[in-house]
Amino acid sequence: MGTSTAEGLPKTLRGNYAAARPDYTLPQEMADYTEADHATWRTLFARQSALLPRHGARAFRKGLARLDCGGGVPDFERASRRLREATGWSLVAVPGLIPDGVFFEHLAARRFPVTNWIRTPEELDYIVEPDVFHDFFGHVPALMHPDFARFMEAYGRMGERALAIGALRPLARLYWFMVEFGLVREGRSTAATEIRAYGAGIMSSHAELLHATTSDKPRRIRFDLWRVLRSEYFIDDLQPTYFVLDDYAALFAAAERVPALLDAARDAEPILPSGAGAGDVEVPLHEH
Ligand code: HBI
Ligand code: FE
Repeated sequence: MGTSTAEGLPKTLRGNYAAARPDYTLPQEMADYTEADHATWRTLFARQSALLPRHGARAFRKGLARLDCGGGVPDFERASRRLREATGWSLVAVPGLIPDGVFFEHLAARRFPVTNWIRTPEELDYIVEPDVFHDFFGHVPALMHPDFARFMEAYGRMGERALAIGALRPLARLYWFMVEFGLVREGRSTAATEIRAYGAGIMSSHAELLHATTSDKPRRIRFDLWRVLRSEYFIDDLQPTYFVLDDYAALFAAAERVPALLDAARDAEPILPSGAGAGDVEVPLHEH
């Protein structure tokens, strides 16, 4: 989840931060998960997987298949072996949200922090803090795609610089819209394209996946870096605006342009979540 923690961590966090090392990592004790935890994972996995053939991006579906993680809360070490083969990334277990600076350091070193606890059965439909289902099911499949993985590493490197100049907000927006709530246009044939989802906040939420890919309420705007860096967002509601990539390489190309735009984006007038930006290009759900 990309809720900005620029002002430090939220007060009431669920994870066991006392057990974490200075870099906020801790051992993932597989023996600590109960049968109920594994059942919760399987329930969430089955519910989201049912929507993937129709609404999931190809890169996400291929990455998820290679992770082979439907049987229960996945073992991060086992998943890291497959991830390393695919893109050189690995997973580290953390108690939950970690400070921005530490988060960026892990990403710059191609380590993705994954929360080690899972939600209770009562929280199947909504959870405030990211749990292992959001972090692993939502984020890790796309990290198996080389272009997206390269973007995430570049994002980590930019984070350290953004913190230094007080420009975390624009960078958090980029993460929010393109890592948590990103959509991508995929060709069904040369003539027809359709919109599919890959963003972790979408992929790990049943309601958001349907909203993002089938509802005619939200606006779907063609990805534009300068627009995203100035766009505000709601952290606790279905998104009114999504941005659509033509491909993941466009995201990596955009990352290279971010440093030059950070100061201006930090000082620019933000665009409200339901607002319109000059030059917005709407992307229809189905293009023939
Ligand atoms: N910590 N574990 C964890 N996972 C995140 O996604 C995360 C974080 N800390 C900060 C953060 N995300 C956002 O503020 C990023 O935009 C930096
Ligand atoms: Fe997330």
